[in-house]
Amino acid sequence: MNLKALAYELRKDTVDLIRAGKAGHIGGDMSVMEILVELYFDQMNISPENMDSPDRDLFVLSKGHSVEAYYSVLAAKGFFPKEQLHREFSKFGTRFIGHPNNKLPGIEMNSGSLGHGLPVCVGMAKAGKVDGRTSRVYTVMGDGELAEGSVWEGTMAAAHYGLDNLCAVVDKNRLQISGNTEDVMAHDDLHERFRSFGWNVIDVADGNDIDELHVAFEKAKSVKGKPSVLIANTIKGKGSPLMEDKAGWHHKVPNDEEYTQIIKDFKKAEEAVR
Ligand SMILES: Cc1ncc(C[n+]2csc(CCOP(=O)(O)OP(=O)(O)O)c2C)c(N)n1
Ligand SMILES: [Mg+2]
Repeated sequence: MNLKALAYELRKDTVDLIRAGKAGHIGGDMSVMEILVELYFDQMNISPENMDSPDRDLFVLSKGHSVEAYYSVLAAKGFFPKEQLHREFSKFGTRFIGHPNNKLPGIEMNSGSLGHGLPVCVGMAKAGKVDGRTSRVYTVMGDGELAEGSVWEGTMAAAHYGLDNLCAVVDKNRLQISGNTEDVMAHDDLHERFRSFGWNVIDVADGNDIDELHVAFEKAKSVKGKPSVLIANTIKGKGSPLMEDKAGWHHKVPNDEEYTQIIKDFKKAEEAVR
């Protein structure tokens, strides 16, 4: 399967979903897409067939507002029908609400209140160790999310327990809700910060490149005795220059004209990776 092309197909599905539901955190959906595709279609041992197995890999989308990308990936993986998703998303009384909830198949944890994914994953990874399992635990956080203090409590605990079955990813798109992440809450050197907490740090120069992500996740698996974090340099709004790198596209529903342009841009980008 061509995962690079799949990422663009799912970008289109995500934009269609946002238009159907008339709501969506479109910028972060676009930046995280390759990370989710590489995890669900290459790295993780998780599918509708084994989703109740205690040996499955576990995933938490800590930056839960990117739920539209997450739903699109889960639908493509067969956890629920795409038609139902598009019919019900963001409609009153359905389970397809605007942040992940664990009443839906394939979703392990409710998220959306930033800063909670990693601490819960520490518990999941520790439980896996206690039970002697070989499965792994993954979480994706936003760079703005790293301002939450609970992230650093989790980071500290993961190193303390030597959780090498845990891999975190930072979707470092350099923007958060209200502007540049560095302006809102400066990070100093993120690599150095995670390293000082006892983590193995892997830089992903282009976090929207499936090949680079593949190499990084494989590296993380081979490191023993400590947790790993991928610092993935991504582009918010990736796929269409109309949205790329623009804080105003954090949460937005494209109008007809914008939609036409975005789909054209996706097609071009997809052709380049076919
Ligand atoms: C605890 C908490 N505070 C505030 C918010 C509101 N909020 C939603 S998205 C967001 C910005 C997150 O930025 P980042 O983590 O960089 O995500 P991305 O750029 O990937 O969208 C904020 C502050 C929230 N969801 N949870
Ligand atoms: Mg961000």
